[in-house]
Amino acid sequence: MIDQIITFLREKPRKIVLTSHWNPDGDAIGSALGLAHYLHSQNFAVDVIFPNPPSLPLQGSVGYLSDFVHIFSLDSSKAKEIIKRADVLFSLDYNVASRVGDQMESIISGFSGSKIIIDHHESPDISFDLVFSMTSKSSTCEMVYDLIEQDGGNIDLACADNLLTGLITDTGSFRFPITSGRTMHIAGKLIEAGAAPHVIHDRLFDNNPKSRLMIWGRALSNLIITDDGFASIVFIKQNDLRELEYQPGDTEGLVNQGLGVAGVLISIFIREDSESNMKLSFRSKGNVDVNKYARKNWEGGGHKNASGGSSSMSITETIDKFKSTFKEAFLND
Ligand SMILES: [Mn+2]
Repeated sequence: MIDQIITFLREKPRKIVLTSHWNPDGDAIGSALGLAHYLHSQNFAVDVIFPNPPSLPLQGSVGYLSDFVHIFSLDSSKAKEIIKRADVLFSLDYNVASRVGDQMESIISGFSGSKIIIDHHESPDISFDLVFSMTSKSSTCEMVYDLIEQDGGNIDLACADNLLTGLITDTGSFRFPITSGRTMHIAGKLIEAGAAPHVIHDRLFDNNPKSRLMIWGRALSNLIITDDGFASIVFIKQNDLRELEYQPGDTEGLVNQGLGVAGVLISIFIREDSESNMKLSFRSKGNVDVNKYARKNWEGGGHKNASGGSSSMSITETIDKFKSTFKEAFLND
């Protein structure tokens, strides 16, 4: 599939637009900006469109403030115009058009040019023209590296920094089971190309607004461990988010804390965005499958050890439902 994408791109110069998912994370930003920097170095005309802004630390990614990066939620007419003029649209780090959010979904679905997916989530939309999808990959950034390597081009610092950002964020700094020898090999190559892990780490993890720490403190003080000791529950209420001046990205990664308790194999984080809208995140260890679990119970999904979902019940009802269902994630078939 990589060969087909490269052949397709090399056939003739085209206007390319790179897109990624709603609430873009490190892998979404890194894969889009990394690929954009590479394609620019190969003289392609490339724009990047994100549905909405990422967290503040990710806004410090190399090239994020460039002219070729556009945010749909901030200027939708400009973004629509760019997509309309493009010949090729890439969907990076997402599997179906609905992942870009309500505003942008129809624009992606209705795109009349060629559509290419590069992604590592399950169940990609196979109606796209070219689908490079591998759930065994740590990150979309790893897959973008595969593509660039196959193309044979040079990786500059801007590209390397972005790709390493996605590798670091999607593997939890290389500690999730999805981290492979190939992941580490690529990380090494990106470091040789000039990317510095400590610089990325400082930018992402030691560069938080005060609100983030305050919110983590409040949420963690709500920690519940189930009686059997296998599950942890952390939540934060809308009132607290307001009082502590929540900013987008403040709760990212919070769900991982629950897994830090000895014996816990599955964790849930519940963010009360409104009275009837709970954003849910799940993490698990080993064979505990929160992808299947979230798909079945919480209108969500993601990966085996990291997934998300939503609930329209109250926090209390959501917690009760989690307590009575989480063991389904332990069943493997
Ligand atoms: Mn990803």
